[in-house]
Amino acid sequence: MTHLSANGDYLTIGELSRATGISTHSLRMWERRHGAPKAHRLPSGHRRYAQNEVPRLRAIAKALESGYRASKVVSGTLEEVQEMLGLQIKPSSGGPHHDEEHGIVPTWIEATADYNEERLHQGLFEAWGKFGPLFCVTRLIVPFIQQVGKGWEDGELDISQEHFASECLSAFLSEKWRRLNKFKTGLVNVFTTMPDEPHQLGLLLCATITALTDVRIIFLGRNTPYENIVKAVAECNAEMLGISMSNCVDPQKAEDFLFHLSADLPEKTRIITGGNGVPRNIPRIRHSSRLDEYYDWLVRDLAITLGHTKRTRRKAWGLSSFFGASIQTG
Ligand code: B12
Repeated sequence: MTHLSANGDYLTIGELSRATGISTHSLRMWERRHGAPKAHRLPSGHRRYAQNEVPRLRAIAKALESGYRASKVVSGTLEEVQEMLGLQIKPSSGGPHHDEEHGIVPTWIEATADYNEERLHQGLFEAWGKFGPLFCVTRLIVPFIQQVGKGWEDGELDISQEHFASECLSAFLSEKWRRLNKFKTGLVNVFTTMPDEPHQLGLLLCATITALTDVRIIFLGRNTPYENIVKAVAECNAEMLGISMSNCVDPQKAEDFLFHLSADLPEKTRIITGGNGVPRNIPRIRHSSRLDEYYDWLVRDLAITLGHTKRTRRKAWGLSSFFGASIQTG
């Protein structure tokens, strides 16, 4: 939470550092080297920063975690930095990268067929930096996973190549979302699957998209026993529980699992599901089959913007009204 100093709307360097996760040393150094963030000086010489530096610097912190250099981002506006991160792109509506994106997924499939980890990882890394996380996940990584599945069905890739691609992707996505998850102060979302779910990539994709917002992720991964999921949600005081279900899960067990969760979890915990195996029309369970729509929902309907603290969000929007909105999209 951002604490206001005695000087009204201005923050001390320590307050700005705590609100953004950027060290006071970096804030001073960037001002010296790049002229930003600009500080007002008190007669005593102490620095004071405008409140609107908080969302901009949080976006910068994310950009640095994503591999951008400080010199590229510290003097950018909030909109410019968000665009670099790919957070301004509407993936479902074409987007500016259409020509450039063409041909990338086939090169990743070739790297998979050759078991060429370096090439696959480098390709993922470059696409992440070039197109931004949202675009990279929804427009490149999801189609890549689907093509790996199709390649396996068609006999063009074998199970070892499918495993190889899944392992490379899991490592890449885990590293990305964990970096982005640092210094979070927002709502808590616990992520898991049904106890006997063998697939985890859907969950990792969803965690990566969630990591682009203020929501803090507690990742249990797959195979967590039911009682421990419920316990973790309570102990983390989670506002959301994200569940991924592939079509490998038994439909009857999936339904039982969700009915039990909806009975056992506290009223305030929202249960969000995705994946082809999710049974529909279960009370209290929300389903989203598209990650770009899920992201829009998080940002727009939950008002989880980079600039809002948990307290201001609750005050301005009223939590219950966010969650009233349905995201039944599948
Ligand atoms: C990758 C993969 C694997 C990897 C899993 C690696 C991992 N760590 O996850 C490996 C190779 C290990 C694997 C194993 C198996 N697999 Co597999 N696998 C796949 C594959 C190619 C992709 C699945 C995936 O990760 N999808 C993730 C995303 C891209 O898709 P999605 O689940 O639809 O989710 C989307 C959204 O819903 C959203 N989303 C997902 N979760 C969430 C959660 C929330 C909260 C939100 C908001 C959104 C969201 O994000 C996605 C993006 O659009 C599919 C083929 C396919 N086309 O799906 C087969 C597939 C799911 N596997 C299948 C099978 C059968 C198996 C095995 C049982 C095979 C076997 N006989 O051994 C084993 C299981 C082994 C075991 N331990 O029991 C079948 C299931 C068939 C069925 N029952 O209908 C499929 C469909 C392949 C096929 N065509 O037969 N698999």
